Amino acid sequence: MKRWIILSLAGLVTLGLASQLPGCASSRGGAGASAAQKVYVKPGEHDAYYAFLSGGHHGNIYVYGMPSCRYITTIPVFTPEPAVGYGVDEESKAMLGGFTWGDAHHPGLSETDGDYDGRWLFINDMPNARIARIALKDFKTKQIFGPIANLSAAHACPFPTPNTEYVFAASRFSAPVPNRYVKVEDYAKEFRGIIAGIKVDPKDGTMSMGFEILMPPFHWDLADAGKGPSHGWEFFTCYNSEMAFDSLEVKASQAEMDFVAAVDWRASQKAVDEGKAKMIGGAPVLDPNQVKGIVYLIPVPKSPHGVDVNPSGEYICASGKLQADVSVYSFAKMKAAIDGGKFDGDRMGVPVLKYEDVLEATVPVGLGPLHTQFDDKGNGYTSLFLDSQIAKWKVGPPWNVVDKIDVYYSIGHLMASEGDTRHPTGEYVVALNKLSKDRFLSVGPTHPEAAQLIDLRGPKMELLYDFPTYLEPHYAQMIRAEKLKPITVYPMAENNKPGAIKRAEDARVERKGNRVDVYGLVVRTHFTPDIVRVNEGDDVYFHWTNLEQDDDIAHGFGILWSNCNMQVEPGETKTMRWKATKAGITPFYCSNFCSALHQEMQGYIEVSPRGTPMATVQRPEPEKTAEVAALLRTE
Ligand code: K7E
Ligand code: CUA
Repeated sequence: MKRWIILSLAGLVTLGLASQLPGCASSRGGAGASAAQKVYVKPGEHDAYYAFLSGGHHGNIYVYGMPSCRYITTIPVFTPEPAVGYGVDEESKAMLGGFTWGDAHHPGLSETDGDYDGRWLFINDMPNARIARIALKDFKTKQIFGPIANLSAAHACPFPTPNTEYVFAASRFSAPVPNRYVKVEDYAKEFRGIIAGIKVDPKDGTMSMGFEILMPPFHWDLADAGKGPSHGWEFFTCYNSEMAFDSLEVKASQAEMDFVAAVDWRASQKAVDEGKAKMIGGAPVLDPNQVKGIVYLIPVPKSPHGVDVNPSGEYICASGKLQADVSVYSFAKMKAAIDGGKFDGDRMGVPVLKYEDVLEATVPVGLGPLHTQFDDKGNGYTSLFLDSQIAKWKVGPPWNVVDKIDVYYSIGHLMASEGDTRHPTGEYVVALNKLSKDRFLSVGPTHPEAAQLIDLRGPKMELLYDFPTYLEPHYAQMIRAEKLKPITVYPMAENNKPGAIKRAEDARVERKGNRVDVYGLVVRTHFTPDIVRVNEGDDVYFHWTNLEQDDDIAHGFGILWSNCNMQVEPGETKTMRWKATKAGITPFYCSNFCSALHQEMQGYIEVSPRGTPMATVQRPEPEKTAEVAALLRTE
């Protein structure tokens, strides 16, 4: 009984119904209460889904649990993250390649047979044309591929294929290929777009260059992979087929039709393997003027944004954002037109198919359609930016809208549960709204973004919950939680990092000229060594190994008066460089709470004046080492 009252109140408050109480007859057992129950996950229990939200120009990934909408963690990807030292330790610093920002739009979970397999998560950095791979085994960024040669602004990216054979990228802002000085006025003549297919190693996920295709200088916008019958193809929308280079808001909206490009990635890779590509900037580039049968254009009305393939893989749905319809194309019709050689000319060597030949249906969804997701019952859900609504429609005759729901406000992408797979679960969709306006307590002019969880299980869509997100999710994906089995410690036996030591007796400071390497241990609650003696001007590399194998016992390493801080997780070894610029004493400490004696976990760097004689190898006093060794044995 008590629980029911709490739930009702929580529901009323969260849905903002409290103020409507007097006029609301069924308030006690009404929508608020049942909605609250549907998002309620008891303390100590876990959510049914992981949701991965892109961090937009924050350059990372936010992880939420669904349906509770609880924020769980942030995975640093393209942006340094001081708490864990991402971009500070030598390995992650090298991976970031000198960049300190990214604009991440589209998380793409790896797939096997067209279903999420829980192995990796890919995400794009649009401005610097990079793709990152995160291992879902430990939720860490493992590889950043790029900047991809010849490609400017990877927005239609990464959108993995059904067996994660490829991830893709395409130029949103065309530029000269290869990039060189030209007049912007020579846009149509000198600028080109690029569509790139990046191979993914099936065993370890490593990305490498597959092929590039030289495209007309349109603005390549979004993508999706074919599946089922359309497996082997990737689809890309574009706007600005007018090839305007200024005042785009007017000039890029003139033409009746823009395009979806359909890329046969197997034919493209084959052409590269047969030596039909020209190397430009280190990448094999195929020119459709010379290489036939790799890419086709399908006309789409009015500056499309999203393109989405339905779960069966039969239909390609594109939304002209200045139109009120979703245009649905039939893959079978597209194939028939290509095989029959029925083209309507070409654009820079890319054959153009006839709109009527390929179109299956137009669905009058409403104003400003952007993106479509799917459920398990043959419905599509399209976000309507201008109407601030989601339209639910029937994929198949009579191709009609069956329900609509208001969202607050100005929805961009939407994320359905397992919505990009061959088997969406049809339970939830999350509206990723661009504007939150008044939905949350005011925090001044920088508003949070607003996401809304919507239940798809009933005949009508039902709004369950609002939750704020930090700047600025574009797309997101939701995967059933049981598909992920993350590790919680790094097995010590598998630690073969060059800087690793596994016994207190091996702790030491070694010097070669000005370079000093500190091989040390971090174990509750001691740095071994905790006194490090160096010379002014030395380059000091700290290699700390956390020997702990207990859950949740990470140690930190922060150096005063510096930008140096990192976290070392159980079983992990990390290396960080610090420059001894000035003689004196510099304390360091464990910055991550680890035990009752966390406060005592600290040490000193003693920096002597330049040229003070130093032993080539320093070791901690034997009795200290013995103490730590004894401590480790009792572990
Ligand atoms: Cu914001 Cu996919 Cu970059 Cu649409 S994108 S809304
Ligand atoms: Cu180790 Cu705090």
